[in-house]
Amino acid sequence: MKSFPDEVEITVQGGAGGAGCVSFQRAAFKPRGRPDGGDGGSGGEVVLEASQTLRTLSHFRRRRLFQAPNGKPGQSADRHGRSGPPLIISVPLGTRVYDRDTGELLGDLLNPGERLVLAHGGRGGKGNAHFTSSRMRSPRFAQPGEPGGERRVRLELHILADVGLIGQPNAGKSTLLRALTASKARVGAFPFTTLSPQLGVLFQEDEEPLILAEVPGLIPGAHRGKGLGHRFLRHLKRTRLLVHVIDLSQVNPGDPLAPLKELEAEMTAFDSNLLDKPRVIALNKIDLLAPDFPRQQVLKAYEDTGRRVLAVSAQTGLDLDALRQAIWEELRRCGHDLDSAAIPE
Ligand SMILES: Nc1nc2c(ncn2[C@@H]2O[C@H](COP(=O)(O)OP(=O)(O)OP(=O)(O)O)[C@@H](O)[C@H]2O)c(=O)[nH]1
Ligand SMILES: [Mg+2]
Repeated sequence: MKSFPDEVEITVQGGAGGAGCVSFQRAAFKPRGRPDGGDGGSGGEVVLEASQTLRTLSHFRRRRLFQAPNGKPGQSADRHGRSGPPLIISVPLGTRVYDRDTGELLGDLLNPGERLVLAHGGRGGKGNAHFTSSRMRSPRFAQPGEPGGERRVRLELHILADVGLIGQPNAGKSTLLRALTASKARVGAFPFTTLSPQLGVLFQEDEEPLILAEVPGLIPGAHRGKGLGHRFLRHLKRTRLLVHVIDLSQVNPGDPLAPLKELEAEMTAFDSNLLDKPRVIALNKIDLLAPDFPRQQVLKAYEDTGRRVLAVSAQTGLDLDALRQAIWEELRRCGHDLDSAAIPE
């Protein structure tokens, strides 16, 4: 299966320590002076660092092995080898790190500049200067450097979006994302155009900008791995609000709430806490409705669920301003502090 840039496995190796040095002081008329071999430097460690400028893990596509520099060997005259500098690997905010072999969660990098040491550098070996004793005046050996730590880790990106757009394939999520933000998400007249989460920023005067994420289309069984959606449902965990995008032109007036129920069933099966999030319903493609479509009746059925409902056209832009407004109002109504970072799960 094609690998998506929101989950990668990498191997990291700390640098090896430098070897200790075997050396003896040289002085005139003294064939062998005291031992003066310096210690090797320690190897560099491998560190992950959360960076605000990265949005995906796609930079790991080409490189999977990361080795920190080794420590330099010790030298004569008690000079110690230089330590290997750390190898710092940048990852986007919201990257979770798991040990690939044990499955253990090693860390969750949420704040800019936050760091996590993945592999320690090896200790440098001691030089022969360390090994003199009353019995041994001239040790002709030194310690080798220790190898650095090695670890295989899985990085998972949990996008820190404020608002998740969620809906059936082809409902118009990408079109909506493009209409509301400067996103260039691909729009296609077929299901599963969007294969990985897409982001955009929603701006409004006098309001905090919000990050919107389109999550690939959900179909029944998504939580069990059908389609693509389940891989991405986890991105929704940290959103503060969900917008359900429903293709109104495909709604059967005899069972108008079916698409919503389908989405809710998938969300519950994945994580029932998702249903507690504030939600807004966007009934899309209103421009496609046949004149005899019982629009009021269908709208009422949705309104009776107690949620904010807006009938819009992502394509023509009809009532998108009202949808924008509703998103902020709903966030405020639910008491979210719009200045704070994404709320933890
Ligand atoms: N007439 C009309 N067509 C729309 C509207 N919104 C989206 N479409 C069309 O519906 C099709 C699907 O749109 P997308 O935005 O790709 O849908 P999506 O929900 O992102 O689909 P996936 O990413 O495949 O899950 C495209 O052909 C769009 O042009 C709308 O409001 N009116
Ligand atoms: Mg799409």
